[in-house]
Amino acid sequence: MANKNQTLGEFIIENQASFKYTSGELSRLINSIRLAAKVVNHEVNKAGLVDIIGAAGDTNIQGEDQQKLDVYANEVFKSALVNREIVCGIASEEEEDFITVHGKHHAHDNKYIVLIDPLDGSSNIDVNVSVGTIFSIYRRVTPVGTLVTIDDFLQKGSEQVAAGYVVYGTSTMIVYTTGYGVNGFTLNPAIGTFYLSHPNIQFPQSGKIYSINEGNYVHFPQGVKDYLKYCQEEKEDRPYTSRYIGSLVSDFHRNMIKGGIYIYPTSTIGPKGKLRLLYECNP
Ligand code: P6P
Repeated sequence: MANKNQTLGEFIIENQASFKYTSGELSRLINSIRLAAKVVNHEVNKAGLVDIIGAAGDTNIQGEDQQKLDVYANEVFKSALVNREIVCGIASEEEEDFITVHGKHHAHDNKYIVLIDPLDGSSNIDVNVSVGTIFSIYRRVTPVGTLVTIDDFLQKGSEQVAAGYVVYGTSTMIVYTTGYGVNGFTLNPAIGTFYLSHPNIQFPQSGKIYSINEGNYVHFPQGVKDYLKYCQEEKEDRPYTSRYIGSLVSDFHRNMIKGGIYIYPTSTIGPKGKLRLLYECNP
């Protein structure tokens, strides 16, 4: 029986041995993400009170307007990862290219790389809708001690050693997996500690929520259009419920807890004239 009074730090230590690459590095990596999440949470929660919301004037590699909090969150996560000399490389949605971590003490000897979207859904910041951080951790494939290359970042999803997100919502949570189940930790802001609030999260066996931007319907492949009509017909346990807040982390988190699917179909022309990749999370 999971101990809901267990802190994230205690959970990491308790489960470190079960991780197949038992090493303090991954634990220290998750701890650095925990620290950065608390720092970003502090700013996100007071965004409306200080001059930190609104566009930063640049665009990121996806061509999206960079919001000031995007830039801030990127710097916070980068420094938390670099300063602790845990990773040998970082790829961030807010950076043009991947970052080779040099560090003071042979960071190239580190085994892990991190891919991150420091603040996804940031267009929602100005309208007080929840946003999130998304991270993925791999072991490098190039020789330890050398500089990372693009090959370290272009690995299959099945090669991830850990992945997760931070959702800055009605409460702030870190949800992650190292391949042995998914666990959610909720921040107690009064003491700055994350507690195991959602042990062993699993999608319900069935779900009735579908999340998609139906404004792009005309661009959807026919199969997606057919699926939407299936969700909307009055038959059996349908119609299902449409929920979409335009913030992937929150839409995904809700659907994982309640049961549902998040779909971002491939389309010929996405809203920003870009070929959008398929994000499909199956219940
Ligand atoms: P659209 C936010 O920019 C994001 O990356 C996801 O968080 C969100 O689900 C999606 O894009 C929203 O995209 O095209 O529906 O505005």
